[in-house]
Amino acid sequence: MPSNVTPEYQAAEEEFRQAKNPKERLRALEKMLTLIPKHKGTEKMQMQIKRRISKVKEEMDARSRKMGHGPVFNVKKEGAAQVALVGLPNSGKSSVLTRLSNADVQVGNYPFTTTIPTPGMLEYKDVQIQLVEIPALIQDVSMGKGFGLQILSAVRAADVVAIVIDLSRDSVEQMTVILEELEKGGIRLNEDPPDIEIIKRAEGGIELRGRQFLQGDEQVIKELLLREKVHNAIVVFRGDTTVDQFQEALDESTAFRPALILATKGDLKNSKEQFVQLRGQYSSYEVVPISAEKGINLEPVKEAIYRRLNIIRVYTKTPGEQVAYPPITMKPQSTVHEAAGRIHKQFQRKFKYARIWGPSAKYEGQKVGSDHILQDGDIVEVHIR
Ligand SMILES: Nc1nc2c(ncn2[C@@H]2O[C@H](COP(=O)(O)OP(=O)(O)OP(=O)(O)O)[C@@H](O)[C@H]2O)c(=O)[nH]1
Ligand SMILES: [Mg+2]
Repeated sequence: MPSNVTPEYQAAEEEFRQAKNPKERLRALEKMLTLIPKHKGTEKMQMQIKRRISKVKEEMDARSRKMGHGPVFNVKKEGAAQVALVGLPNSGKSSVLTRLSNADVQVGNYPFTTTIPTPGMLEYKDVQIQLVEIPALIQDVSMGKGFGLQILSAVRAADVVAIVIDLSRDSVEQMTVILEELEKGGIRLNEDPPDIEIIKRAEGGIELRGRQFLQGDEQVIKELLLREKVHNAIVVFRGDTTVDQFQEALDESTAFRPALILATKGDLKNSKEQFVQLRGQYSSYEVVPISAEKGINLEPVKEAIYRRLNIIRVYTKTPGEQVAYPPITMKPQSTVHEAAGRIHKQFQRKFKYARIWGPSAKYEGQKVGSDHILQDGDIVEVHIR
């Protein structure tokens, strides 16, 4: 590592390793952060320490919440999925939230109107989707500026990220700040996690497999593993991997989230140009135009959010009864077996057969086994022994 850390830092790191509870871990991490030399070469490490600090704090928060006290910053999940609305100050997040959901929130023509994560429910195609406006992101939130760490933790908690871009301002500039801060905060959008497996073992040292996929120095990989106290492990690379990506995979706090862009204020001057530019520059994102103020294009926005959730709806019914509402939501390619488990734990064990109506059925009421693959809109009736 290029860091040239001091003995004092190493001592703090040792203290962290020996820490027995979150409180001790937090103290050691804070010491590490103070003692780490502040230069370009240690930026990654600094960020990692900060992330760990926020993780420990979250842990402590969760504990104190369980015990019934302490403030709550993250929003409790409700519905089938949580979608974070993320954007710069004044970009129009609250207006979008108000248009799309049942939330009634304050809209202001000044920055930082919204100061805590604010939820609203959107019902679309029988699915309850929880939208959460995240307080505005600004440059350096990843360094803990403002409520930076809490803000990033609220983004991380969501299943999908909807970036709200103000088309009346420079859209690429907004995207640059947002993506940079999220990335530094350990949140990657529209990216697959690196295909690496780290199998820890009791002895035998470090062994690398699929070495040809590693773009970088084997020795650095070993040092990174030692830093995490991994002395014995098989590391399997299955696809091209850089050292940076490896470090990310090792640091389990990296979150990979699907995302889309809601390009708002489409009613204002120059919005068309900004929209075209956004679409050109960020081709891996679906960019959906909207005017929250004028209520234009709301349905396509809902549809785009729904699609990005990548779920299927499966309606369930008990023999002889009406179809139950709402449907359960599942990953695509889920089976009848999984659906049965969602209806009732024991239904998997007691499963006899199921009847299916809808897109995956050859004919209405088709009798199928538990390995039958479901499709969006199916109705399932499980018969048990
Ligand atoms: N013309 C136009 N103005 C909009 C639109 N959406 C929001 N605005 C205006 O933009 C300003 C900010 O809107 P908010 O929805 O409060 O923005 P925000 O992103 O929630 O702001 P913070 O919570 O402070 O970060 C307000 O003056 C809104 O009236 C839109 O679609 N068109
Ligand atoms: Mg707001």
